[in-house]
Amino acid sequence: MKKVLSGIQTSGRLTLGNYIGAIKNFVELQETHESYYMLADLHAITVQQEPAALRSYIEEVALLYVASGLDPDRSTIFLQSSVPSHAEMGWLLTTIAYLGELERMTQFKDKSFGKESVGAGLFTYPALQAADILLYNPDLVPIGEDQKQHVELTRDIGHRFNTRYGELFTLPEPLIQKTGARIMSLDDASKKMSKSSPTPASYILMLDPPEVIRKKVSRAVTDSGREVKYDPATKPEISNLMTIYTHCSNLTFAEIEAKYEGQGYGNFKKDLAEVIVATLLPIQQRYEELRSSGSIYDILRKGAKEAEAVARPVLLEAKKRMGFINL
Ligand code: AQP
Repeated sequence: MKKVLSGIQTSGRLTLGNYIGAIKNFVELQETHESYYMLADLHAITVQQEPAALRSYIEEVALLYVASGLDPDRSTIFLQSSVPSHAEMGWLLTTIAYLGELERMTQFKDKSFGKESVGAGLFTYPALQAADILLYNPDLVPIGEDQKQHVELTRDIGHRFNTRYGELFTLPEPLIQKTGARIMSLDDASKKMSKSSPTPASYILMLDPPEVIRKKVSRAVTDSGREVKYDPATKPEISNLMTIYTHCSNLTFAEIEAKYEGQGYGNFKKDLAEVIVATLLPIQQRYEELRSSGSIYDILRKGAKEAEAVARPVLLEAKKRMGFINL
């Protein structure tokens, strides 16, 4: 069985972009792969987090993983901070990564742009991410488009380690879906829908109530003209909404175009809101049930144990190869 590992930063409340670009795939992959899904809470603090907010984001992401269909009996679901091998391996790989490589990361450039002071962790976190991945020797890392560069860096760091100290790490391939790998903002299709955006109108949260979803979709920016047509180059806003539609309904772009031919944007947007609501509502219901059952911490404890059992021997072997003495 091939192995997959991926994760989501607990840096905010999850958006429909996180669902379509990541979680939906995680759920499908667990059927056919040995699966490890992490909550990247150590990554979340690369930008300052208010402690109570961080705690609530961690809990929400964990509940949404399981409510969306991740099964703790099939997938190892764990908190990054609860598996100490990650931070330790992260340091080892920080010493192997080059400054120039980290400087080239576009996510660092985007997130640090215009900021007066930027935490050092924001700069070095791709080395920790390499550790997160390499510790499990996965074959595949399912990600959205924006994370591709980080997986490439992981491969470079893993290859450098293997060359210096002997083959240890599998070099994983990124797994990026053809559509939906980059869901854009509702108010500006040139920007990615992002959970840390300061503009709530730019995103749909997985836990937004139906009436909020309807309002946000009705206010989503559309291109000039009236035609519902998938053409990202000339109609980026409508194409983004159609991408969301196809992922929430299983209709193809051609079927959506045919359905709304000659009708303008109004009916399309109304139906789009309903397919999003129909996708998220069952998840929201399971989220509430799971939250009141209080079982999520047991799931995370079980996941931490399973993950550490895989990660620890790899860490110890890496240390031994580098010349450390494991007492
Ligand atoms: N808009 C998106 N469309 C498709 N995929 C997306 N992902 C995130 N946003 C979109 C994918 O979700 C996974 C988890 O992302 P992450 O939280 O670890 O980091 P991120 O890419 O930085 O996500 P955000 O929402 O933009 O978070 P913040 O605002 O905290 O930086 C990844 O596979 C990502 O590609």
